[in-house]
Amino acid sequence: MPKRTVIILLISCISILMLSCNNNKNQSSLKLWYDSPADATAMDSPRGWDDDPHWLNALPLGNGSLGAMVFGDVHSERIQLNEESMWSGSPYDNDNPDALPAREKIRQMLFEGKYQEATALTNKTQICKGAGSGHGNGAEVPFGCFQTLGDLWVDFDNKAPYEAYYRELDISDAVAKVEYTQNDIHYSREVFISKPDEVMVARFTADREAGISLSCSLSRPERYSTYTEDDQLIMRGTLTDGQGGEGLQYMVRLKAVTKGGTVNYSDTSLLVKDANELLLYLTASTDYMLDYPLYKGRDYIKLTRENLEKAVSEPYEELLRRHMDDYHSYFNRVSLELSTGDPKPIPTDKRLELFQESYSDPHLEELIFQYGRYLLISSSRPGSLPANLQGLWANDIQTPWNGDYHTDINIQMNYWPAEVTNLSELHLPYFDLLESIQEPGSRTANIMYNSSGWVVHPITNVWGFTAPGERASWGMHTGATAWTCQHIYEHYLFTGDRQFLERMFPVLKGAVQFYLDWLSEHPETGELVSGPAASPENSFYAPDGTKCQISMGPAHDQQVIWQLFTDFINSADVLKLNEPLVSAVSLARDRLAGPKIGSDGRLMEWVEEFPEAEPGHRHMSHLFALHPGKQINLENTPEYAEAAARSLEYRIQHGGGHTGWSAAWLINLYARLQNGEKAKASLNTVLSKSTSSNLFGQHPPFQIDANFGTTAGIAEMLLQSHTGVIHLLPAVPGEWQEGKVKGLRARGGFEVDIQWSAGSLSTARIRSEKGGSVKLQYKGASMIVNTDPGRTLKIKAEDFKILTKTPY
Ligand code: FUC
Repeated sequence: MPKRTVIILLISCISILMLSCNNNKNQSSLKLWYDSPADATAMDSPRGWDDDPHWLNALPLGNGSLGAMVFGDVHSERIQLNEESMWSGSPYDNDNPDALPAREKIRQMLFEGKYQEATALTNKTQICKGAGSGHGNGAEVPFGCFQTLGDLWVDFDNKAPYEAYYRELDISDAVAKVEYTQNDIHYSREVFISKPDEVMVARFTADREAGISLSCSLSRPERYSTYTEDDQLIMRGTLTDGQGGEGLQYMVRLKAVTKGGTVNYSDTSLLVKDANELLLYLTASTDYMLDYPLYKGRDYIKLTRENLEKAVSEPYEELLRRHMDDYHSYFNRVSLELSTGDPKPIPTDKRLELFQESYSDPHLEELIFQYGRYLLISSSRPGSLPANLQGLWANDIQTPWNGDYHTDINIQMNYWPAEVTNLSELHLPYFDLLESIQEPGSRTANIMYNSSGWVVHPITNVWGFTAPGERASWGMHTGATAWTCQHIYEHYLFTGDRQFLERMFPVLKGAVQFYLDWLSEHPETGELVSGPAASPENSFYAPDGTKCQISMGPAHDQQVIWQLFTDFINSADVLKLNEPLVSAVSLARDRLAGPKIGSDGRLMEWVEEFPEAEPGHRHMSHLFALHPGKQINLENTPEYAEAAARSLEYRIQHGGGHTGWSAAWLINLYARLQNGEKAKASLNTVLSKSTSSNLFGQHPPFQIDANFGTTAGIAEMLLQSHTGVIHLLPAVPGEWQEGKVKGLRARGGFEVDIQWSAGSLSTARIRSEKGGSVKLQYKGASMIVNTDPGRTLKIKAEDFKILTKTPY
């Protein structure tokens, strides 16, 4: 056994002994728990991109709109706060009129093989007007930035040493807890954020009368003031609009209610003296509204007041019960066991370290799977803004990449787990955002492309930014519109919700209209190609040896457009629309340049076999067709699947999968290739290289897509339904010999439970919402079963023996 492992094991044994009084609490793979606090007093620089390591030890709570990171410090608790709409910036015209006149010239250059000149001219003309995203540092420009709401500080009078420290985040209840003993007094805290009551509640108890004396204050790195009104401590301020004026306004309200003792408010703090128990209630809001073109108008003052008053009037137990009922209604839909027995009582941070040595801890894998679901429930609720690059949690004024919505993988990955892990309603904010960019996106299509329909490029935000980014190398992602639309038909396939499809059909249609105008005919092949366009975010060496990014017909664009056209045709068919565009779209789809295999057997990323500047690039954009797209799969296009597998191997050999989300994508890609061992190896990479001690995904810096992509990837290893077939256990690695999963969703309105043992299927239960026949597949065999609406069908492994073998 390596020396490091021995040391970690020893430390773990000591923690186990010390925690013997707590050892019932942590016997669950649904808890993150620790034997020391996150150091709350070490504050990070508010403008740096480097994550504060202490913040990455704190534990996240959220209800989709209000978020918190609980540090659990004994002497001075810090609860760092977030509100989903704390965005600086404002709506701004970024559409560049210089783009249109230059475009045909660029296309001609590219068709003539003049990549360097074309890339240079694209960089000059096909970019946004103005400061764009501020190169990811947009806090002070109109693009703006998602920012911290500030901090709630709880400074305890008692600074004595403490013992028997324990803190946890129980993701089965969405409650954070802290316990310790100080001067023989046992203290505990419990914090949760309720959706039904739109309030954060923190309860502090001591097992001795008058044991709680402390002061609370609210602060923010900038733009805040505090005062007291009606026995509430209030923090408020105005963000910058990035144009020299005032942007959004915000308010935080804090109230203390005690049993015993006293509470006194000043304009900077509230003082609690000699209380037996303390309840803190906190509400927050801004005046933001997702409503083009104003984006303002919510009565945040009234809203925060009403929410606070209502919460204070309810018994604590009632608030907690309502919170748990609401949370359980999502979380309890799915359970996963990858091994029998309880997890060893080792704190989460130490378990993560042990995993780096052993690559084996099925309970940690269960936890990371469910944590992704927890984080989605906590950061994306019907009516909220979608989960951004950091979900809902950011501790700075300048959040990395502005904490925005990147549409060249990141926001899509955030929502990969939504349908398959039975959280379909939480997908809805994504669609609200898509709808919200229709008007600005149509403007961009008109001004920059003289095109109908709408367009978005690799980034968008709460202000309707739809122009390309400020460098064409990453900013000219013309496939983003199609990729974002992929979620529409997927949501329909899982839910069968025709009304939803009707609502979103204009969005699909607008995207299709854009691409019909956009595609041009390749002069030699006559095929339709997209361009000038980048393949996110990779560079190639042109034949003259220069490093370029722009070409005609990069594989990624061709694949996402194929997917969009297919989804559009299918949607029109489902909705029985006599849609005149359908025949034009079918013709155009047939003429699209399709996937190509290079001389080395790899799927080509560009029309020519250019060497990549970074062969291990984190983006695997040209493998979209394998996952999440459907154009390539083992069943129908095995030769392309093989080529995709080779491309994947090549990327990995050259260092690919080195960022959190990229490694998480690998899990999904290998699952689609039905390669359980490699999918598991990619999961090992995520857990050992890209996960911080609070299990947040690491690019680095913290990016939440890795969490969501990992959850989706694990689901994809257990169940797939991409091609009209429900495939049971398509990519289970040898290490997962025993297991049970309940409540996963398959396309067609099915809910699936699977149990396996000694590496093989034991039973499956298929509950059908809509009935109808469906093909089931397990290993190389398949069978067609008939289902009745609302009934559950039990399948045993033996049932597959009578089957026809599938041809592949
Ligand atoms: C894309 C990626 C980066 C990062 C950023 C937020 O541009 O290429 O790695 O994840 O989004």
